[in-house]
Amino acid sequence: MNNFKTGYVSIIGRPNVGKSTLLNYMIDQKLSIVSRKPQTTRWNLQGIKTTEHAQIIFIDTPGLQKQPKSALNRHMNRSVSHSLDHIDIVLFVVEGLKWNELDENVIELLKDVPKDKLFLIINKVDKIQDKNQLLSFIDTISKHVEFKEIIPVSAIKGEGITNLESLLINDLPVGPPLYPDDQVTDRNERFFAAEFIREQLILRLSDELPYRLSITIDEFKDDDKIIHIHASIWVETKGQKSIVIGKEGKVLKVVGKAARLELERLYDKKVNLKTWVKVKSNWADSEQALKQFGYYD
Ligand SMILES: Nc1nc2c(ncn2[C@@H]2O[C@H](COP(=O)(O)OP(=O)(O)OP(=O)(O)O)[C@@H](O)[C@H]2O)c(=O)[nH]1
Ligand SMILES: [Mg+2]
Repeated sequence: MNNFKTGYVSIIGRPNVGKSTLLNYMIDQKLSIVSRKPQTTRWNLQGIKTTEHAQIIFIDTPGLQKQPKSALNRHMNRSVSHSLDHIDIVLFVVEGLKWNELDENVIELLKDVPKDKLFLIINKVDKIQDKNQLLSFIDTISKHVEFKEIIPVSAIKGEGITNLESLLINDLPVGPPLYPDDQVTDRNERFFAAEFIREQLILRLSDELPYRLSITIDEFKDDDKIIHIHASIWVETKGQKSIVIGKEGKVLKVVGKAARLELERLYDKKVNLKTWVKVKSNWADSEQALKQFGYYD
């Protein structure tokens, strides 16, 4: 136990590069919601991996946005900055061969992180046919910033992840574990109820609507055999409300069922989920409404 390593590893990058997919693969469990749409993650989420020799506390963060417009988007960017407080290692995640000004914006945020704490993770390499192209891609990025390690991975297929894990453990400070070895996250069961409902809505609703909704959990009662959950889905207009409910309640029914199945898998218990759709105009632009919905720094 003398050489046990423990530390915090923040996962940072522009939206949609695969940060949450990477977290889920690293801790071998679906904790963080994932989607094809950018700005899926809204909150920092810890995923804790404990091995015989180390405890790595990963922090999945929202994709960093440039000039965030709404109060919600500003809150998301603040979460990314906070994840850098007292950090041991930062994983800067980019998508292989797809560098743009949003990545440059992330570099701005990382400029005060010492080079020996910074790893470049080049994700989605399964999409790249000619791996030689990666060399010039790495060259371009290295012109902007220096890294301790540069690691190509595929978070979806698990390529390069064993290598990443051992490099991380190598660089973590010696110290006792901070969490019991069976704890996988800092978030409670209510948090996952809200997130898994939001994930099903993102999957089934098109365009801007997923960005205009938020979930609150009004009741969460575990009576040993079954967990009873009452959730509100907040939207900004009556029109959005009728889309979320769907014709004869069909959309809400499908969303509720799919979220319930995911939650039963997570809790390993039966779930009774009831959902209501409610309107609060411009909640995403109101700091006060955000606080009420549980978004605080
Ligand atoms: N082909 C491929 N797709 C991937 C890989 N990793 C993630 N994806 C896909 O990329 C999309 C975005 O993944 P997320 O994990 O939600 O990305 P994110 O960086 O957390 O996104 P935000 O939370 O919006 O910032 C999803 O459709 C994933 O399935 C990968 O290694 N290969
Ligand atoms: Mg994410």
